[in-house]
Amino acid sequence: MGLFLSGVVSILGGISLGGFAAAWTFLYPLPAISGGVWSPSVAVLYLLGLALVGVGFLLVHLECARALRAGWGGLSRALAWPLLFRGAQEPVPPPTVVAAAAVTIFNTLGLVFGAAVIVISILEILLPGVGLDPLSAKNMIYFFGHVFINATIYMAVVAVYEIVPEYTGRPWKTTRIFAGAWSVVLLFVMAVYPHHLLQDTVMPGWALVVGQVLSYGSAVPLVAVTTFGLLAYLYRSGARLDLPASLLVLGVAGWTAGVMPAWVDGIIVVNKVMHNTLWVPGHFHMYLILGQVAMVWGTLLWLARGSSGSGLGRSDRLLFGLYLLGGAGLTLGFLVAGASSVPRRWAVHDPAWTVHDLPGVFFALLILVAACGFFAKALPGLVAAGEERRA
Ligand SMILES: [Cu+2]
Repeated sequence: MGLFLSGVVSILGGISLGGFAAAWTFLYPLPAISGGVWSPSVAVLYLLGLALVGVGFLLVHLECARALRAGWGGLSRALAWPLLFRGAQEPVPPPTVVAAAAVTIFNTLGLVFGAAVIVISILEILLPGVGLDPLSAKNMIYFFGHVFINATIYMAVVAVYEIVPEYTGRPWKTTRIFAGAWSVVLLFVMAVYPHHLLQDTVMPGWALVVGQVLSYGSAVPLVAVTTFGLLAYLYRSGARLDLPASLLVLGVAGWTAGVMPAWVDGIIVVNKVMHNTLWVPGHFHMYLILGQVAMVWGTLLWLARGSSGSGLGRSDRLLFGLYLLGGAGLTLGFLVAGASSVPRRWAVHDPAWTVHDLPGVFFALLILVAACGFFAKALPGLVAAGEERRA
């Protein structure tokens, strides 16, 4: 936690006080050669912050790996491989263990590549001439970034596996298909990252083809298993969904929907036209606001709620509706703008583009209002839980 927080402070300081503007992609050699916009020491501060956050997460994953080994006798057993390959395992690990094992492995690798490229970038600033092949650097950065953002959503899904059974009364089971889907994800999530580099004509053609083809195979099994699993568990279960459970269900729906525009953009011929438009922010905002962040809100509200089984009250319906309307409006607005060729990553917009921007601002405000409402609902429960712990 200390490493993470000090890293965040460095990153925020580098951006808001130092004016660092090379974005999360910190593409080599941009941090070192800013054209006078920010000083080299600010670039070091930002990169150091990233490294601290990365080391903090690495420790979390190493601790997770230790616990999985201690509890399940090894990572392959935690991945339910005896069940997957031989049809037998006693006891079968719960879905959370399978997911945690997969994420632990691939995100540890992602973090190691990220840490390596960050350290070399810092060295390049301090000792110019260290020399780093820019294409290798870009590959390492996108491997790290792609793997990390996938890890955040794959760990958020754990909340659905753990909390939804409380409402349906049906425990979420690790089946052979479930274990298989997670093992496919474990391999494919790492192999598909070149889909971020489809516009780099200097990349070897085979790597880009792998990026395109495996992108179809990467998310499909997991999304299918989780979405169909959720529908099957909910069907005729008599579950009375309250606000936390509704947000978790929305999270799976938004994740599934948000993956669709990414598949479209993962096709090389489409990517050439669409990748530098607002289509891409449309994809990842949908996947995050209506997917991962909805699951995080659901988990927070579930932790903070008093008695269970209260159903959806009037204010719950209102807040949920605002969040859904705001999220859908904002992200569909991005997609429409992208489909109309409005470019992304521009600080200033041409007057013709603001047609799409204005409704986007309105929908973003709805999300903010709903988020304040969620927080206000969660606060009393969190305070009470804190007092209980102290007593
Ligand atoms: Cu990706």
